[in-house]
Amino acid sequence: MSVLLAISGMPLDMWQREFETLLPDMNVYTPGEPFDRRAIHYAVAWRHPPRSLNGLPNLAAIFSPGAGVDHLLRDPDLPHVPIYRVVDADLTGRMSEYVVLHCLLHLRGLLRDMQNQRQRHWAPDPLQPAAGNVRVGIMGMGVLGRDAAEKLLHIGFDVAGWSRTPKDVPGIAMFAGEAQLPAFLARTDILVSLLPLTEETRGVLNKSVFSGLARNGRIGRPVIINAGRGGLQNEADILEALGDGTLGAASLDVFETEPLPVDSPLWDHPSVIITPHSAAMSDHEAISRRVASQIRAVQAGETPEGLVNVTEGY
Ligand code: NDP
Ligand code: OXD
Repeated sequence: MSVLLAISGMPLDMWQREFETLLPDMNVYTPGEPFDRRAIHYAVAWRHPPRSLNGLPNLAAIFSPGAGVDHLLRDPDLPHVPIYRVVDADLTGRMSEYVVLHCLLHLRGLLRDMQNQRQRHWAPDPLQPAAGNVRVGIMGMGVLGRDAAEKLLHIGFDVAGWSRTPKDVPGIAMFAGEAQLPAFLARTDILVSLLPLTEETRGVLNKSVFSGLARNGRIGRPVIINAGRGGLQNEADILEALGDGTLGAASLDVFETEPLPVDSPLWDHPSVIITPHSAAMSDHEAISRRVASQIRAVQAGETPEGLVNVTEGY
């Protein structure tokens, strides 16, 4: 049995060494090497080189070393085999760190304090709200959204969640589907996006959604935080909404084009915080261990955690 690492944009030799150690009974190949294509049963793919997953007659499953699978599903020739994505405590914990960091930063008006600092201007906010006065709305209440929601709840934020299908989450006001989106937005001061990029969610962070956010929040104008995918956001709409006061600030980890082009006006905007798709950087050792255990489970005829619903796109 052999594994193909169809990975780009990450150090391939590091992943190959890791999988060779974790799966000593398997050969681990990369697309540039000579190998018998009939021997490949499993592929680990991240932004795979074009057609690298085709012509593998015994391929049984594809594993994404990331939580998102939009990079796989956009391949029109993707083989029809089960796809598994990573569900990992290390990655989940890192994403919650990012979300909590940015919610607290906007709660405390840190952007304003930093601008004041640069002007040597001492200006405490006498009306500074507490977490309990601020309503966070999380779009995407899956593995990542739910963990972040629980941590925000623990800090004291007033938290709501929005998902595709209805669900109950203790302590959190839950909304589902298009029909309940307006009510969810209307009670949201800080909008956090942890959605997958699918046909339904593409461009969801747009002018109409921004104008539906709460206008009576204790932090002033509403704020957005997007750590899902860049394809969820309309960057022209974000800039317009920041310009006309519909939005007060934005924390963006993901972008329509990555790396963010040097001429993007987002770089210089005083109310935008940019991070380079690093909200939850994968620890390659933890992720390799997770994927190797998924491969072992499939090999044993089991269905490991992380099976992707290809029809829904996540
Ligand atoms: P999950 O699949 O566990 O959760 C996805 C959530 O989104 C679910 O709650 C789902 O609803 C909801 N959802 C999907 N489609 C819709 C829709 N049309 N309308 C409303 N809600 C919808 O994913 P994860 O939490 O593990 O990851 C989320 C995303 O985070 C990934 O797909 C990836 O793009 C991104 N990510 C970004 C990283 C970064 O570094 N910036 C790192 C890791 C992930 P339901 O519960 O009803 O199914
Ligand atoms: C992921 C990511 O999907 O890092 O895991 O973006």
